[in-house]
Amino acid sequence: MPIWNKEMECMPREEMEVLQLRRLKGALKYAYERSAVYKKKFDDIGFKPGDLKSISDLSKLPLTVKEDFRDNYPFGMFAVPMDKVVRLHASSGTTGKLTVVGCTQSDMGNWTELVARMISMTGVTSADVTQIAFGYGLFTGAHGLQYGMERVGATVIPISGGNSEKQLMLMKDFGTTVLVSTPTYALHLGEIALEQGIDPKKDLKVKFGLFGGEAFSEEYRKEIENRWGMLATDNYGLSEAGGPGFSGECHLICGQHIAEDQYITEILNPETLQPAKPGEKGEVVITSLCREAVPVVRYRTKDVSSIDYTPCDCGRTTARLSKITGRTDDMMVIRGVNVFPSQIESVIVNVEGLAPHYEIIRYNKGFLEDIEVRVEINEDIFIDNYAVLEAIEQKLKHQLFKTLSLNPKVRLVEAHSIERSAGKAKRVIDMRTKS
Ligand code: DLL
Repeated sequence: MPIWNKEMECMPREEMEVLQLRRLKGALKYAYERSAVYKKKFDDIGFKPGDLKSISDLSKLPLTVKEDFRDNYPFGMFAVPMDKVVRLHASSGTTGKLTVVGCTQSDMGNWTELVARMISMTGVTSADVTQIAFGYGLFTGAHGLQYGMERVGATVIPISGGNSEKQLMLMKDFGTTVLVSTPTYALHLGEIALEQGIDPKKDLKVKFGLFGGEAFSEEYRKEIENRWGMLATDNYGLSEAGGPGFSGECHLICGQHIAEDQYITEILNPETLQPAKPGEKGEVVITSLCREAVPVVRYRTKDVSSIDYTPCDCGRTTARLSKITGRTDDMMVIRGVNVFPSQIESVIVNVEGLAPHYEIIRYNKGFLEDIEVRVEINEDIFIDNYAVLEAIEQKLKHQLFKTLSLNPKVRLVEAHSIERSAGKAKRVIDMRTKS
């Protein structure tokens, strides 16, 4: 399988570290001289960019957090005058203001290059026809994937998210071979196809799915692959670190190759904020090496993953991130037990009779917090077949207890009763009252 940029993607580790150190020195000097936010952060601890002698010295610097973006809304994190900015993007968090980022011409070029690499890792070539079903707009997903696809030479159908019937019509009529969307939407679209008498495996030509924008479990991936008969890759990124292109899986599906020539990745223990060992899980922290408009130094993503520095069998030498299992701020603490939505998803997808559509309701009784797991049953099961429902419920409860050591409330609901999303799914509904 061709590698888009062999020089950068297959560089021996020692050479990569030399390149990273050189670029890091430049990036810190750049941030210090051009950004009032970073100048203050460095001055506060008496750090001058020239003090950095090795990559590990980076750990002496303070972390950057989403609040830095919010406090400096809209352009306070920018390191260039606005006449150098050619694009603005933003992501909306659950609370507060938008996180605004921007790109210079050079950032746009680097972004396109990184997405082209990511797409080629999956196996997409100029012969492919790609349907981009991410929502266009301030979200980086659709635009980034479009630039990369066009750079690779694939044909782009910029249909945007939603309108599932039209999506399926174009898939058939235009011979779509690649679907780009959130994993949630891919599963939903597969379901609509079956309802319309279209078997995606037989009646459509989609052979690759490039998914990202939200966490999904291995079991969820298998479900998508089985329904579509495709290879589904997981691709990670965030607006603050340039959107998609930061990391992506190759066709061997063994971790996401990081664009290490443009970003340094640390994994920190979320409690101690000290480096986790290779292979150990922690929070992903990112430093950009080439970004001009909005450089980031030690950006705390809150996403949970681990890192593997061994070369991959695909030939690439870039370090790989394990599948993101969630965000530290998604973690619920129920009776002292840490629970991530992804753990619940893995259980649901393995219980026969359940559909992979669920939501988790957080509620409290006084000071005590609890959750209720609502899951759809498969449509071939009748909602009034109590014996079957009872058996499924027991199985689900048993498996949840085995995985979480907790007995959350469980409610089976009718097929199609949980709202579908054309973008990122909202899995957790917070009904807690403040006490
Ligand atoms: O979601 C960028 C992106 C678009 C990546 C398309 C890949 C494909 P934001 O809207 O800023 O940017 O959201 C970033 O989404 O911190 C993660 O919590 C989550 N996220 C993104 N991709 C993944 C993934 C884009 N593959 C936030 N797995 C991140 C798990 C993901 N979580």
